[in-house]
Amino acid sequence: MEGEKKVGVLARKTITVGPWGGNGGTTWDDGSYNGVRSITIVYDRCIDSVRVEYDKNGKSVLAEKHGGSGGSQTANIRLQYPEEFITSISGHYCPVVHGGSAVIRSLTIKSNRRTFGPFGVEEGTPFSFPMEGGLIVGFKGRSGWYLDALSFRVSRVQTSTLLERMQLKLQKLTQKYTQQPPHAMTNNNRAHA
Ligand code: GYP
Repeated sequence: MEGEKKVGVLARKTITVGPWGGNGGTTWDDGSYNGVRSITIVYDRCIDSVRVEYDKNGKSVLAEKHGGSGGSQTANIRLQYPEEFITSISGHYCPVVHGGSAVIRSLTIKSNRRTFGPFGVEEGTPFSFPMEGGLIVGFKGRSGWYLDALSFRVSRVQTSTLLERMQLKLQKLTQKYTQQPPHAMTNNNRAHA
């Protein structure tokens, strides 16, 4: 069940990567979608909160904000969906306060077109997840006052999938409107005979 997702007529398998970060806070899970449209990151000395806007069959779905209400800076990452997609997520994690559990301190998000960030403070343990042929379809993690940990679901795609899909759709449409089943032809012929 988990990891099986239907997108149109295709059954897509997803894998979860991560988590990176600490064990504090409570878990959250956005679920899985077709892709990511935008991410809002609020930060300061660490990542205070994240909120992701996904695409579900052409419609925008705004997930909940995860984390606290602090943070003095906001990054609005708006991707040119679907042409622009995330190709790598990296960052750092460690405690903000002495003796506290680790939280996400910084995040850098790269797309096939741009680099966003680093946001926050690049301190602690670095992590990096570059994906080739993978598409982020959902985030999950832990949060409290801050973003404690982050993981995400990735689905496998071919780089030309979008174009190929459009070509396939067009092909099917063309077939539908130009090809008549053999019995229809016979009936037609009969009618005109
Ligand atoms: C709160 C929660 C912790 C969590 C931190 C950071 C300040 O503490 O109680 O469990 O680790 O926020 O999100």
